Amino acid sequence: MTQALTRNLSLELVRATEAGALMAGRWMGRGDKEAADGAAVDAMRQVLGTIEMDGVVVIGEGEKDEAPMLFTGERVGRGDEPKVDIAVDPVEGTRLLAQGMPNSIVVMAVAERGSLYGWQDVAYMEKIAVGPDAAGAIDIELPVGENLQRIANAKAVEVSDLTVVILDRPRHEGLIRDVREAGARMKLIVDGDVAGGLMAAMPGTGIDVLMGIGGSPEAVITACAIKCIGGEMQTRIWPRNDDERTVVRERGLDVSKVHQLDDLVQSEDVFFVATGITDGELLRGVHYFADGATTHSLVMRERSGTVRYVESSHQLRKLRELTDLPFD
Ligand code: VTB
Repeated sequence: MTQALTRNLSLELVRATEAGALMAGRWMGRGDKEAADGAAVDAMRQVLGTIEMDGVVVIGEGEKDEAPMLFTGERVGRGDEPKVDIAVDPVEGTRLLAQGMPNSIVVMAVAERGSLYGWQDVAYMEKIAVGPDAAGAIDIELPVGENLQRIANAKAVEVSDLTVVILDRPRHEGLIRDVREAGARMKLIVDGDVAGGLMAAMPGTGIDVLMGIGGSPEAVITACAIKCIGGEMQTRIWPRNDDERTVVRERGLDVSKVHQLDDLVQSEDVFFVATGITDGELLRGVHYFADGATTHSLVMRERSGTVRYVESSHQLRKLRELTDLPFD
């Protein structure tokens, strides 16, 4: 077997998301989004630099001038192979973390070079995502009520048994009304629709579907996870202002085009990892104890379809000795 088939990069990548969470977790509830984000970035970058791969950040902290590290276009990793795209959100839900709210996570996806959707033109996408038990049932072009009915049928439940996760935003007023009219339950979230998508796709979370408009980079990262889990996701670009509408016109982009999972991630070599920072439905956050901490992560690989939960206990004194990072 080739290396691509045998190696589970996620098991190495999880050390980076764990390190990010250990550092960012100290900022829980302290009201400083930038410091939390910077701490996660520093830690992740150091671990990523030790992993044998030739990575290019395609979804990262922004443009080089504003982001000193993990910026879009940055080369990450050591070695020539495998050549991969990296999509990373060192703190998905910075406000959640800064305010000590649930479900902030460190998240990263890696896939074959050139395979991740280039979202740069339009920052938002309309999304619908479900787990394996409702894969094949959704169609983003259908009305909300019909999608809910189809998901309910696929799961052999009533629409009133379903819970939809939606970002709490004024732009979702119509969507929220439609879901209420259809009779489904709803979980409105402050931020973090990657965690929302994960909850929709993973069993046992009490969430059945993610709906609504959120970030395009987050859509690509979520798509990587859903691909590993075996669920389904569809998106459409959602230009938010005249500038983006102009871009759409000039580039001949199609706002009605439905992006399937395979349009967002054109690869079967996909790896996804997430580590909880604050406690959430899906992942426990970082818990600290005397010179140590525990982390809780999700580790996935598309080829094998293996989804692992990894619980780790870290000894911060030893980590301080091993790395240049100020684990405290
Ligand atoms: C989301 C979500 C992020 O921004 O996709 C999103 O995952 C987009 O919506 O956590 P808004 O611009 O309206 O916030 C976040 O909520 C924050 O980056």
